[in-house]
Amino acid sequence: MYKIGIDIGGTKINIGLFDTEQKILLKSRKSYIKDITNLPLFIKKEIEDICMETNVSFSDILSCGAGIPGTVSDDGKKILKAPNIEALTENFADTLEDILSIPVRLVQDSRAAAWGEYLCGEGKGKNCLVCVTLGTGIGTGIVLNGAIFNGALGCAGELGHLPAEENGRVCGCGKKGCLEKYCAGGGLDITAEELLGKYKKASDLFDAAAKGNEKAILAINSAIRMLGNGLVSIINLLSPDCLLFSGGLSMQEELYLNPLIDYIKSHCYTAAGRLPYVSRAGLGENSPLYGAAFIPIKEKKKHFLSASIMCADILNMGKALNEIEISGIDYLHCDIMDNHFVPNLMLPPELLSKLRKGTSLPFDYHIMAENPESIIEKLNIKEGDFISVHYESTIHLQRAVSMIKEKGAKAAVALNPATPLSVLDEILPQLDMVLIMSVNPGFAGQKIVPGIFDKIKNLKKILSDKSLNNILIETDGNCSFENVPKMYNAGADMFVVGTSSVFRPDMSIKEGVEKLNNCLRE
Ligand code: S6P
Ligand code: MG
Repeated sequence: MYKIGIDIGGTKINIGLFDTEQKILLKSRKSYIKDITNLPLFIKKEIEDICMETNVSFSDILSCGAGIPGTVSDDGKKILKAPNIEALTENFADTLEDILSIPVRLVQDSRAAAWGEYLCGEGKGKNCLVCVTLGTGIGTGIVLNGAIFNGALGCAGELGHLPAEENGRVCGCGKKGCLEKYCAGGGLDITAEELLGKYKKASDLFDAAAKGNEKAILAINSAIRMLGNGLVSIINLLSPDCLLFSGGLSMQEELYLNPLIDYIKSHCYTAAGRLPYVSRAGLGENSPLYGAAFIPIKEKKKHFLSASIMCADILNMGKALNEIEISGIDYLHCDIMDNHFVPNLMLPPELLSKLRKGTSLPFDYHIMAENPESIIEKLNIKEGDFISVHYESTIHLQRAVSMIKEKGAKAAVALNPATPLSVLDEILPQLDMVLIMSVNPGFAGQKIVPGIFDKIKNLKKILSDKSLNNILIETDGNCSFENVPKMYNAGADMFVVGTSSVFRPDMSIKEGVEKLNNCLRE
């Protein structure tokens, strides 16, 4: 499984694909925001390209976090203030989530950088981390006790907007004389113009200082003092054990970063000689990308679709198998009925085995037969297959479950609608899945029986109370566009899809799957 991190800067955007081990697999080339007409669509296209290059399926991406230059609500869903980029409207997260169809969370870029450093960079293992990004402005991210600190009003860490000069330079925040207007790249550009002439930049100021220009040296030192005082305030207030610097200006080591660090260390309050670890950030320009990718996101539970092969067009089985596979179905649900346990007869193991040639999908065998043990023996098993055996069909349920495992398949127990969940008590820890019948077994095209959503909910609770959260819940019978979202919300993970949703005369299998996935998204 994978995660996407995005860093939307004042001028450029960066996108990275990560695995869940926090390893970056690929980063897109930087693109200029001003060249992009539709930002959400652009992001989608870039992610698709990254997936193609890395051979990763889009559907294996769990979530997307985006660092933005602006203030974001604590839940990462609303943009409260992002004056510099037009595309970053209040509901940008929702728009992006709709287009990508994966959960999206936004975070202020400097907080993303701090979080990235805390998880994967120089701040690993620290308790209280402050990460200062010295770019055009000053961004500050604070991580306190394992979480990003936003402050009660959401504006924690606005170091760049400390008042530094009465009635000073006009700042983008609407106030005058803010610290970043003197100490960050943009502020030093203004200083350079004032001291060295029109069109001069911060880099010219540093060049001049390096050559011994007194005015330039004094101006830079004054900026260091101003910023140093701001940072000493933060250290004295929070007593962090880690202070990191990132951003372009932090590359000016000799003339800026090192004297700044010296100033802070010699002016902050210390007890027993203890000083925070102070350093340049470890992930370079990628820290916001890491932080955004691994920002805690409430991930949507993954669902699986298991296509009931008895509902497919038997006269065109090869075509049906192909369509099932390319539609994004996860399993082939193979019903086996003996006309004793259920009043119907169908799909012998030998025939099902032949279907293997027409598909690479794993099988989800559902045995509805007396003496299920004798059928388990006959099944053709490939890695990843499930076999469900009915609780009601054997007095030796544990033996049947063991046989399934010995064959190399994942074991499930199926329950008829009237069978209570309590019968699972002993066997539950040995299972990979529980199949809840939402119709009485035997036929396709039936109506859902009452009480099924509560039964699923109760099973989910039992699993969570027993810390057996890895066990999947499958539902079989009348998994319609209307019922599947309710089953999903009740806690079901896997749905047997038959005539109620994907095998219908009015739409193709692919259209049925798309409709079902859309219903689940809403
Ligand atoms: C029926 C069998 C099921 C059906 C499926 C049909 O006893 O176990 O797997 O194939 O339920 O689905 P639908 O949508 O026609 O109810
Ligand atoms: Mg079935």
